Amino acid sequence: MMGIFSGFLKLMLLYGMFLWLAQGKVHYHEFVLKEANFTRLCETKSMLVVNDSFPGPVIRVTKGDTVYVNVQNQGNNGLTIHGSWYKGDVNKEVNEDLETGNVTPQSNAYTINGQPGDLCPCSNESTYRWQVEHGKTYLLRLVSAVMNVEIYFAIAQHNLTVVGMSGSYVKPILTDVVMISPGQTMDVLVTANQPLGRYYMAARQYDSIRQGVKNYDKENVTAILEYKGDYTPSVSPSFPNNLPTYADFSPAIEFMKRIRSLANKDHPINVPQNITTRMNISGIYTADFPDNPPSFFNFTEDDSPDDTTLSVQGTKVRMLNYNEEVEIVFQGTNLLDVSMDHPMHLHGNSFYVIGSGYGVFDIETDPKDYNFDDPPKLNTVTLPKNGCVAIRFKASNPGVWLWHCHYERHLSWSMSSVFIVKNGETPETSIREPPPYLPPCKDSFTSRLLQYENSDGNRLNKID
Ligand SMILES: [Cu+2]
Repeated sequence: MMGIFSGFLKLMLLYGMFLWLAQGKVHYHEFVLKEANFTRLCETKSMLVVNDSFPGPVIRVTKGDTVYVNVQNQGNNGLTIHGSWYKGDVNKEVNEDLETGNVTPQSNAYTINGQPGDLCPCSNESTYRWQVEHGKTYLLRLVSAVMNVEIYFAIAQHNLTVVGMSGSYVKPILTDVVMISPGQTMDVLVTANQPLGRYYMAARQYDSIRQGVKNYDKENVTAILEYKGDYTPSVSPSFPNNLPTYADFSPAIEFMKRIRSLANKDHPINVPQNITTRMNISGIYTADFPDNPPSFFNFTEDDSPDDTTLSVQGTKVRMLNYNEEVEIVFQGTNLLDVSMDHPMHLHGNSFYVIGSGYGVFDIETDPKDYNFDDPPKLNTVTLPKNGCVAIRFKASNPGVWLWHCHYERHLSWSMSSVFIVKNGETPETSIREPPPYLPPCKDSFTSRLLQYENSDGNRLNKID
């Protein structure tokens, strides 16, 4: 097993929680978060990391195990770990851009297991190497911890067979390239069946906006797949020439179309059929979080009306009863003429993707094409540019669950909301009481609101 773009802390902890009630081994981990120096792209900077490592430690578990993670944050910031590398102080840059309304900063490189690879400056001594034996088949675990963009990934001269996504089986997809969104995970089989040698595993940005965007991160991140054995390697590993370029739509679209649940006897699907809550959500939200957009218009047209473009910060959430069956339609828009993909991510529950397509969702005709045979079960789905996606899930996990676009910049611009799933009627279907030793939060939301109020109050005016 190998994590690539690894170290996505949030995701690993979440898996631990899903497995809480099942039987199996018990694992204890101690995470200490503190500042440490790292050098990439010829410059050294201090970062908040877990157990002095970047990316963080890997948690290895088997289905049914229970994982305890004690996290001690000795730094001054909250933390998620990402696979994009910024030379500067990313916290500072993002905060400045949010204040001024600028687009958040572009990364200077992407990393594979923490390394930008041979094609980036000052990086070739530390390029990540993966040694394989000829004839064996390996399971590659792809985790996209990239902050703001989708990524194409390929290995020179090697096919990829995608067999899982978001921890659920899919019908095997034989391909030479995958497109992975922030927050997505994939299980990929790779057979080492090529002549002994060294081959680049490479990834680069896929840009679904395309028009008018100039400053994106054009670096190619690489690692090396290296055959064990006696041979003289070529001077330079071969590069995957099939890796699409930034503006190449079709490989992404073709790949997304092929994602289907395995849906067999051992791994059946169970799509909710008694929908009591239907939500049709476009990229705009109001303070009192609605089941529908504030107005309906041709969401994907070229010149959309200006008065529909304002988003508002709010604190309203959507309550769900325990085991309520929910359908959500996400609608992409062309507002401000910047349509693009949005990787929509739900915490706490996986969902079935029962439909997706381009243009404006039609509530009369589109449900007739819903896929109830083999819809993929995911926790992050790519809402295609100027398109729509329909999902269903059963709210069987009580708690407070964020759902949001997984582009960090869109999340920070409030493309998000919260579901609160109520407790069921038994202790087993309810949230556990917090343990008595759980310390109270030092920096509560209320105190942060007060900080805003004391700074300039601008932001607070928008909060109801
Ligand atoms: Cu988005």
